[in-house]
Amino acid sequence: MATPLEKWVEEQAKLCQPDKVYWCDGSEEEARRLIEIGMKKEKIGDNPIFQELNQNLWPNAYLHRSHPTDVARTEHLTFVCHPDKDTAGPNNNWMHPDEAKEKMRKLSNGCMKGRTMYVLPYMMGHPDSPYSKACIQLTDVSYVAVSMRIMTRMTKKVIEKIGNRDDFVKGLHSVGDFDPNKRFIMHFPDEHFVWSIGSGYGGNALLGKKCFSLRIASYLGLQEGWLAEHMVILGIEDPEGNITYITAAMPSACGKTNLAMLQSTLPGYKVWTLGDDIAWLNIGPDGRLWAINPETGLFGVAPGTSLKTNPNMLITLKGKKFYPTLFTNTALNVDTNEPWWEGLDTNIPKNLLDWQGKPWQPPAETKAAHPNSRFTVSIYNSPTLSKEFDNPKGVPISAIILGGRRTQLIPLVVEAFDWEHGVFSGARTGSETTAAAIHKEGVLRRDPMAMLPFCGYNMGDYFRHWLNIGKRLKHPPKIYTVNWFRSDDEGKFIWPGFGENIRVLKWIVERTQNKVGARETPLGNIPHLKDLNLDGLDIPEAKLNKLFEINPNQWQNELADIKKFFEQFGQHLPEELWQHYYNLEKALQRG
Ligand code: OXD
Ligand code: MN
Repeated sequence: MATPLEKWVEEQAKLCQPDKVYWCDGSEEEARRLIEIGMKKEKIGDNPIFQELNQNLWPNAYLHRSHPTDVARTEHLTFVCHPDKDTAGPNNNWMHPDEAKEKMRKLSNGCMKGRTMYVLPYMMGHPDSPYSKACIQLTDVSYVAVSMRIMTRMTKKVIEKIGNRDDFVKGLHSVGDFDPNKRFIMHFPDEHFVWSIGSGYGGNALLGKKCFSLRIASYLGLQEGWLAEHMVILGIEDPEGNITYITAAMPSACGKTNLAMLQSTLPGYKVWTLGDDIAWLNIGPDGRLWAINPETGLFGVAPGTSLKTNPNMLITLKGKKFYPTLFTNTALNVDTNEPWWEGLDTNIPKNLLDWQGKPWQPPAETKAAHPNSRFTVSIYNSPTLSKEFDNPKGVPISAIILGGRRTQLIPLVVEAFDWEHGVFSGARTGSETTAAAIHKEGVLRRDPMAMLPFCGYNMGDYFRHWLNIGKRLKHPPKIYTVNWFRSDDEGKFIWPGFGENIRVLKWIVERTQNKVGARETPLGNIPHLKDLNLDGLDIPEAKLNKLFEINPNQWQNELADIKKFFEQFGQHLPEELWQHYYNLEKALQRG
């Protein structure tokens, strides 16, 4: 008797009509075979799927060039298909599930002809974790199969775990013919099902990542009483050897990976990495909030990554422990066969091919590496991997950081008065857009908890869910907002960022331990400058003050914009958040 899983795979194969169906076991040997196939047999346009890089300098590394139109998440083609629009909320594109399936069936009919359908059995989370989920993705491209081996725990044991159940997490993915007009990423939260066609890009195609672990999982979290968040998880070790665990939400391409692997500039402090993108947060039996990272890989933005900005990342990328490491849409140094991107070093190699494989020389109108070029590498390669990474229970969280990218207005760090006020502070967060999704860069948009593109249901209900979680926590983490990006009058960042961010983390840790005081402002508590270790930093006092300035006049537009954002959610927006909004308005008037 066929299992529900086998039946499901068979049905999808009937629709997509691949030449063959291959069940992956997630082994290294298999990954080597798939890469071989990707180098020799599969192509995108004229490019092979994989190209081997210099194995002496970059062990196990391969270059992948995507279809030129397929370089980032496509939020406008991403739909959350609840039976009614109100459940999806104004923060999502919505289509009725029947209509969406009809559309996808038409597009998928025969879409894998001439190709192999890879069946990927994988876990999100440690198999022994009470919080993990067993999943299956189907895909028709080796790049996705190999990327999923890096990003998830892929093993045949998942098939046994699923057994005769039919409620496993399902993903059906095909690159189709890469036609942007036939590209859709459809989510069916009630069925734990994601259906994606037309794109091979990470966030659109590695369905365990944004699609399941955030959009679908956030909705599961609403039903089951937990949170799926766009957050890094890290441990901060102080000179006495105590480790404090925190999570931090930042929009895409705002430095989460750098934060997760931060190399401290303060003696005696060390950061341990648990995750760089996604945290699943559960209330533990002790009434604290516990975090696991459902992923096992890092899918980070390459440009700007260097020995100076993130030395641990370069060690990770050159690590040998886990096969393979992928570079997508970086440039290529032809003489040395190495990947290259803007910001890697100051010397521009003489003989460069750009991300599309065309000769490139400065000055040029476009960058050599695509601004959203990426690496995909195992977290097990990281020299800063926390010893708790594989702990099925996760780690207990003492502080939550909610960040955004704001060149104006928002102070370096502010502590919320309590959980509810923290939820308000996160809900009103705005951020300037980056290259991680296809849209105009540098435009301000509200991006609450960095979840705007990833919350799989009405964000008004999401805020309510956060408030409810807070009520159930006996020991809620403290909540902070941070902004590394505030700029001076010449448009230069005031705060040095990167490894120096440890100074802000240190203050946060000391606040969670009640070791330092704070100054109350209309936005929340900010550090007394004497408590912020600024040794060795050369920031003039006027600029330091600017980092923490709260200018009531400038806040008028901000307040109006927040109000407009909140109003969209109508009755779904918790009354408590309006109360905090009016309190803030009044407090700013008082100055
Ligand atoms: C990511 C993103 O890829 O947020 O992590 O876009
Ligand atoms: Mn992300």
